Formats: sequence, structure tokens, C-alpha cells
Amino acid sequence: MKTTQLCAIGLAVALVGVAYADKKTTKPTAEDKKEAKQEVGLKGKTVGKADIEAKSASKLKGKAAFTDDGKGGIVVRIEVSDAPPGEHAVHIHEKGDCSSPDGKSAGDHWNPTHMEHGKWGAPMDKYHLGDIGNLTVTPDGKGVITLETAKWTAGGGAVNDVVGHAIVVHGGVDDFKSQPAGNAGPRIGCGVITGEGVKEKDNKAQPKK
Ligand SMILES: [Cu+2]
Repeated sequence: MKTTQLCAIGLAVALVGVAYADKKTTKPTAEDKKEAKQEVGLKGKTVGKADIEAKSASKLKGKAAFTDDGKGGIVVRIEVSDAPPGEHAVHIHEKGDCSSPDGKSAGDHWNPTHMEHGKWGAPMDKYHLGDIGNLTVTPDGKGVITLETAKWTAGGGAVNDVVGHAIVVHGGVDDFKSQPAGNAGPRIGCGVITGEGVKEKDNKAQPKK
């Protein structure tokens, strides 16, 4: 009897401990955030961002930050949580419209260079400027993907301006081959890219031709 009681108390203490530890890890401190930013070289000023919302009945949440890399390029860091573990295609899609429940309102891939779909960095530039790649989500439902490139601009209205388009996270993996979009399955997350530090009248999330 006594042993049973002791066990029960021990279990209760352990459970409280686990709950506490969980709570601690889900709330990153300012220090953690600073470290994460330095880790991927996001020291420059923020030039764009997107809040990624759940689509196709997923529970996904996420955000994207575009920052100046100080070398004439842009770094994007996209992070998701409450996502299904595994690999998920991430693209920039043409229209800055995430209004439909299936995310299809964001249209096709953003492809200002009129190339075929492919893997970022493929020879002869045979990929879309929105072909970011596959993001790996760990069993805790979290994942991060980063990309640094001089092929994008943000906020100036150039043909390669990411602002006004949408980040889309897919349920499946991008095979980097199938046309026009890598056979990546349903759209489980979508977020319109808005400019930071650009004039408000230029900052509307409108589809570009
Ligand atoms: Cu896509």
C-alpha cells in the first residue's frame, strides 16, 4: 500500500515536471530568439514578412521573415509549428491571396523568369523563383527552412519583388520534377508576403502581373 502511494506521488511529481519543461520550451526567451536570428545570418533589416495560416483543415501555424543579407541579397527564414511531421514543399505562389480554405486562391507558382519547375539552384536556372524547397518537420510538429539569394528583391515593385505574393506550405513533398508544381499535394498553409519599411501605399498585398 505504502509503495503504491509513493509511486503515485512520484508519478505526479514527474508529470508536473514534464508539463513545466514543455511550457518552458514553447516560450523562447529574447536570448533564444537572438541566437536563432544569428544562426541563420538574419542580422540585416527586415524587408518583408508573412504570417502563415492553416489551410485544407490543417492545424499549421507559421511565419516567414525576409531580411537584407547586407551583400545585395535577401535571406528568408520560414518556420512552422503544429505541422504534420515529414517533408513539405514550400513555394512562393503568384497571388497574394490566401482567402480560400484550400489555399488555391494563391494561384500557381510565382515564376517571373518563365522557367520550368525544379530544384532551387538547378543548372541553367531551370526552376521557379518561388521554388524554395522541402521543409522538414520533426515529430514535435516544428520545422524551419532558410534560403539566401540575390535573385529576389523586396518592396521596390521589380519583377523579382517577393512582396505581394504568397508563401504556400504543401501537405506533400516536392519531387522537383513534375510540372508545373512538383506534385506536392494539398496546400496546408498560406501567408501573404507584405513589405516592411516600404511606403504603405506600396505595401498592399496585390497580385502582380
Ligand atoms: Cu506550391
